[in-house]
Amino acid sequence: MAKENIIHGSRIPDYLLNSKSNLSQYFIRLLMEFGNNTAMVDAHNESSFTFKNILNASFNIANTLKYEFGIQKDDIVGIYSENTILYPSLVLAVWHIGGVCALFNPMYTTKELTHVLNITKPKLMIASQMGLNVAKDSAKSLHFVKYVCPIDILCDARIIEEYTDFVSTPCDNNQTCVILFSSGTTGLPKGVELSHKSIFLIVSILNHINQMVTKTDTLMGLVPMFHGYGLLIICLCMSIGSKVVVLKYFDEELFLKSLEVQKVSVLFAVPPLMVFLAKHPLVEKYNLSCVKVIYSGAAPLSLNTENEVINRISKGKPLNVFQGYGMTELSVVSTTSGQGGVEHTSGSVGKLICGMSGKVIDLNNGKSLGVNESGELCFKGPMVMNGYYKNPKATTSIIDAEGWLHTGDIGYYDKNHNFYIVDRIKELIKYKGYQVAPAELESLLLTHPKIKDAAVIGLPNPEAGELPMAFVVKYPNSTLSENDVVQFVNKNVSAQKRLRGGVRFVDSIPKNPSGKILRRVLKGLIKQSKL
Ligand code: 4UW
Repeated sequence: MAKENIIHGSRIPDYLLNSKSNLSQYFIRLLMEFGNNTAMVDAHNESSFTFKNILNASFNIANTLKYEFGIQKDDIVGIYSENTILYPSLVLAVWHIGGVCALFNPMYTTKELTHVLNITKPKLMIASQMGLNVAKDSAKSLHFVKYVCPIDILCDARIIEEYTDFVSTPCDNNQTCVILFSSGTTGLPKGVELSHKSIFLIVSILNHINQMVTKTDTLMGLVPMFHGYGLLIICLCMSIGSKVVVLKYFDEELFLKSLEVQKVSVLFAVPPLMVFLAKHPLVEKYNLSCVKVIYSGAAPLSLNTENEVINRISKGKPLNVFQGYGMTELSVVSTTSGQGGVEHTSGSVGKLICGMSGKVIDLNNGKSLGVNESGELCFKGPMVMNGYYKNPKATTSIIDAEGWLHTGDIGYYDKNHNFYIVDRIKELIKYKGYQVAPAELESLLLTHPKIKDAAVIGLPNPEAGELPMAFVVKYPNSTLSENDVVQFVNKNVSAQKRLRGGVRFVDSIPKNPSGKILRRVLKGLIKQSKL
């Protein structure tokens, strides 16, 4: 039998692979070590937390969760909040108890939040002031949510100064520590279970291979913390001992001013932010030459944009742009460029990280392909999720019997084993790096009394990556305008899912014999109409 074309990242160092520590034990040790150094700065009011403050707050919150709300080992706690310097303490508090955090997008509407609450059934939901009404509204009809607790009640100013003793609950590091949401390759958002071990390994490996980021660096954490990418940034900061500047939401002036004033040296970005840095006139007003490394991930980054950003902001100083590629289901990162220093191939998403294996398979027969041959990317290794929470059917549809996770992305690797992403075959739409699941918008559209059938695709867009766009079949003789459809959707979904790509009325939705929407045909229609 012919040998399969499988490539492997470097071996994970034994001391990491054999570690039995869970995330509570791991971070307690590090936060004590980094002590009084600044860990987090709030860009809005410049208030800050030291590593010790984070640890004190996490112990105090853990005590409250355990003794006032009765949270125990394995219980799920929902967190529904925008970025805040308290986020790491909230997550750590749950981990100290041996619990599981379910991280919810703070932009979720009541309907969307209800969906993820029904999947995870948390006893307690911690909500920011901004999200409190939606949180209470969603919890009202769900008997299993016993408490909705505002963050401000859990975290007043005193909790960061001193802590009452807290003994962290022993828990096995293969246990799930966080549930994130992703629609994967098809269907509605599902709960992605990641273990203590996967997060521990990914954070330690990134720390180990990223010699570009050190304790003296200041990181910018604009990426949302409910997403795996944002969660990794805060875990990375706590593992390296570097400072991170936190923004609650994207404000152009505040973002640029914070980069300059806080002397941010490492920026974690998504491609739309790179387009902003490359093109927006405001950028000229600021001296951003403090930025020495930019990591971009979550969507394709064009070579042009990468070069424009370097030319515009580096002011002759060294500035490296590196790309990472991954998926929530793979503990976010599978490949990254810039490993071990500045080695970088423009346009590539880099090499496999330690411990992961990768292959590219032929779309028609599943055979693994060789150098420079495009097909579906598949990955295997300790960073693969534990599974979709309480959804074995969805889990086996993405992870095969041999443990390979099929990404739904098309790509290839070159002779040096640098990976390149060329297309996406899965349903997923990425608007500014945020996931938008077409199935979710389609099922919403079908609840409209005047809509007979519908399909949603991503319309390519230079600034946002893709814009959700709907194809709609009306019932005969019904009057329905594009604006009616857009308003109907916008009213029911969070901001990133709005139909910014518009609506096109059609006579029928193209489907295969088993009823699957032929999205390629719809995308082809858009291309044709542009010619
Ligand atoms: N190029 C093209 C890319 C890329 C990409 C992801 O929401 P999720 O599940 O996960 C993410 C992960 C973001 C991320 C990964 C690695 C990394 O180093 C980093 O920081 C620098 C961030 O967004 O969406 C997963 C899907 O997003 C697309 C791809 O379709 C993937 O399946 N994607 N990264 N560099 N496309």
